[in-house]
Amino acid sequence: MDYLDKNLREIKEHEFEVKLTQIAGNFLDLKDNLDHVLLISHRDADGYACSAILKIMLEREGINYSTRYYNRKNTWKQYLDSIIPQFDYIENLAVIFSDIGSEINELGRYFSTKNIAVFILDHHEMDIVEEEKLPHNFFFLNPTTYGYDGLKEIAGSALVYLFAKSISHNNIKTAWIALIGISNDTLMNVQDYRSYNHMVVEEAKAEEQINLKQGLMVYGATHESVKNALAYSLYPYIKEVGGDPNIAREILEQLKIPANKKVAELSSIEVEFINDRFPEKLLGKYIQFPEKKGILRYAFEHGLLISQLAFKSPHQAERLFQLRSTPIKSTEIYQNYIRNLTKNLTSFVTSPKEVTDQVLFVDATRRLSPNFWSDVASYASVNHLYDQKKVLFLGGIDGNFVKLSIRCTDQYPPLIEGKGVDLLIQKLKKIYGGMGGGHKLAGGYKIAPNRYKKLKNEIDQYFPL
Ligand SMILES: [Mn+2]
Repeated sequence: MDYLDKNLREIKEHEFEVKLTQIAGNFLDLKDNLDHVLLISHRDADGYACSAILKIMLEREGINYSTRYYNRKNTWKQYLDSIIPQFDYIENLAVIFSDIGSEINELGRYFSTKNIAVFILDHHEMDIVEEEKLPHNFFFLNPTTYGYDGLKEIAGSALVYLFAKSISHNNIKTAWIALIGISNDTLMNVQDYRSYNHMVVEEAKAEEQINLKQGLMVYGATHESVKNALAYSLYPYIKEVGGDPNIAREILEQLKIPANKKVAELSSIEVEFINDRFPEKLLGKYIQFPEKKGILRYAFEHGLLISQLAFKSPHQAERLFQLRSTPIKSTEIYQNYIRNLTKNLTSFVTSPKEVTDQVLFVDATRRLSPNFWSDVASYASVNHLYDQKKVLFLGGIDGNFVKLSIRCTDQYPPLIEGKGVDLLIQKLKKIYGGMGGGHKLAGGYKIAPNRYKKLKNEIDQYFPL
């Protein structure tokens, strides 16, 4: 809650807790009459963690459920029309949206003609809600409206974990699952977690669900040999190594550190030598699940694997929460991903950039693989690979549209006033149309190519935000 002064912060924190208790109460009032709960969650690691927590909560309550994952490609009406009729035979149905659904007014309109209880637990930035137009049986909770930073302080799965724990304290057992979502949404050193995200780490530790390890911070590649880890680490991305394990091996040889040693087995002196060798900060904490092996042993990597499987095999992605070791096929998909992503990040560093006073445009068409645009933008941002005083627009032609990933770093000056890329996207949509939205630090925007040309020429006039 960087954006609020101390007094206001305390009042708002209290209001949030009251609303949390209230919405959990609303669910408790309804639950004995429920025949089925439809879980609709975001198709990323945080979203999967949310539904995994809710599934355990519902199982404990003896309530049946189904899960769906939304990818924001369709409008809500199109999407829900393809799903809700499948549940028409159920008399007492509730829908829980998690890590998604902050289009409150739109969803309110959709459900106003249906007699279905709706719960929305989301941490994405929200439009102003027309409360009086919402159907009764429509409940929502969004920490950003209480001044919380929806990434750094409370991820979707942290919010859902709070909700589940308010339903029954037994759900404290799901803290480790929330950490999979938190680590992937925040992309920050575990030791820097704040507020509720931090609280979840403390609870998981106290419940002995996790080990919090101090060591080499190479998120994305913590399960690897140190040689590979230095090449394929996504956070921090190590510029000098540039995704090449051979370069890493040579450097490790000079440092007299066995290149094939596993990251978790490095001594603290070896970790220090490596950290001193590079400008990137490589000392940090990471979360380990003591009962799991391979990629699944590490919270961040576990989540990253889920998000990789989410599109191709959603059920396999869901199953990972229950597995102890990583299936070989999944390991291959994962290795492929981090190799390609670090390669693409290396290309980003050398890509030509069109720079205005306020913005940096990177045309990714044919330069970066479209599957990686959004991830390259995000990792370029968290790794501070571009001028932090500017907003990054990365993207290119995708079908009939220009698809853009818009980012700013956590050091972007206007953030002090709570102004980030979500606000910029809102402004741009009003002028140029198109579709999009997001968080303060990250958003997506789709726009017609001719309008994008115009936007590029006029962009500086929309600043200061
Ligand atoms: Mn999320």
